[in-house]
Amino acid sequence: MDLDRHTLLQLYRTMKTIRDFEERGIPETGQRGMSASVHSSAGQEAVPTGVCANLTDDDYIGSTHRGHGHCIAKGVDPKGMMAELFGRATGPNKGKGGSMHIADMSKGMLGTNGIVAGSVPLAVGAALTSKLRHGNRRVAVAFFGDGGANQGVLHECMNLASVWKLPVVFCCENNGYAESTPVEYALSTSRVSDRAAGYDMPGIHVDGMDVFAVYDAAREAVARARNGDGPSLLECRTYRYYGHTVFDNPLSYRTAEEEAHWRGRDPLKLFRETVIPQGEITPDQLDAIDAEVAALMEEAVAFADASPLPQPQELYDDVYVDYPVEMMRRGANMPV
Ligand SMILES: Cc1ncc(C[n+]2csc(CCOP(=O)(O)OP(=O)(O)O)c2C)c(N)n1
Ligand SMILES: [Mg+2]
Repeated sequence: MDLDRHTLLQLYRTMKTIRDFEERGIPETGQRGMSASVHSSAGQEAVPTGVCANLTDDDYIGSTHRGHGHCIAKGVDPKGMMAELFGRATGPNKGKGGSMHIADMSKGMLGTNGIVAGSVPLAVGAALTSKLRHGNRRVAVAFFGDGGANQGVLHECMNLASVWKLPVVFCCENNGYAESTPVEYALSTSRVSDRAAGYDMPGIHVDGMDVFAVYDAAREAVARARNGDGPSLLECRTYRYYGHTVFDNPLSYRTAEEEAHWRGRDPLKLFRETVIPQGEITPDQLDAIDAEVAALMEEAVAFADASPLPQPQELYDDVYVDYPVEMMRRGANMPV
C-alpha cells in the first residue's frame, strides 16, 4: 500500500461519514413521520469510498436506490443530503427528490435512482459525452447491485460500451441479496465479474470490505478508461448490515451467524487493523475523525430540521429542462 497519510485519513473519514449518515440520519426520517422507503448502505462503505477516491469532480457516477454512500464519496454535502431526506428546500434537489433522487451535477453525481440498474445507461451516456467532447478525460462509473447484474439494460450497455470503447467502469456491489433473494438462487454464474468475458473487457472480483483492494482495482479500471482503452467490470463482494429498506426484517431470510460473520469483517475495523500496525496513523487520529464526523451529523440533523419545506407553488419547477422552442427547431444541442 503506497498511499500517503492524507489519503489514508480521507479514506477513513469518508467511510465513517457514510456509516454515521446511515446510522444517525435514517432513524431520524422515521421519527419525523417520513414514510418513504429508505435503503441503508451501512456495511458497504468501502466500495464507494475506494472507487470514488480515484475520481475528480469532473468524473461522473450513476447510483442506485442504496446511494447515500455514493453521494458522500463523490463529495455531495452531507448536510444538504440530510435536508433532502427530510424533504427540505435546502437539499440538493430542493427537498422534492428524497433519498432515491439525490443529484448534484457540480460533483458529477448523476443521481441516486429507484430503478434497478437505472444508473447504467446514464453513466454510459455520460461516458459517450466524455468521449465525444472531452477526449475520454472524464470517466463515468455505474454502480449497481447483484440484482441489477441480471437486468437486460446492463448487458446492452456493456456491449455498446465495449464496441465504442467508452470510458466507463461498471461497478457491481454484490451484497449477496436482491431484496430477500440470495445471489446463489438468482445468478447464473458464481461471479458477476465472469460476465465481462462476454463483452471483451477485464472482469475483476475484489473483497468489497477491504477499501484498499477496492481502491487498487478501481485505480486500474479508471486509468484504463481515461487512457481510451475502454470499459471494465469491477465486482466488489460486500454486505449490507440492515434490512433491504427500513421496513424489512433481514432475519426472515438470513441468519444471525451470517450477519455476525460479515460484521467481523467490518470495513472500518479492517482499515484500523491494517493501518495502525504500520505506524503511519495512530488510533488517536482515527478517534478524532470519529468525533468530528459525529459532530457533523448533529449539525446536519439540526440544519435539516431548521430548513423550510418546499413551497407548493414550486411543485412543477425543475421537472423539465428549460429548452427554448427555437433551439429545438434548429436541432441545437441542449445547454449543458
Ligand atoms: C426495474 C426495477 N425492478 C424492480 C424493482 C424493485 N426493487 C427495488 S430494489 C430491488 C433489489 C435490488 O437488488 P440489488 O440490485 O442487489 O441491490 P441491493 O438492494 O442489494 O443494494 C428490487 C427488485 C425496481 N426498483 N426496479
Ligand atoms: Mg444486492
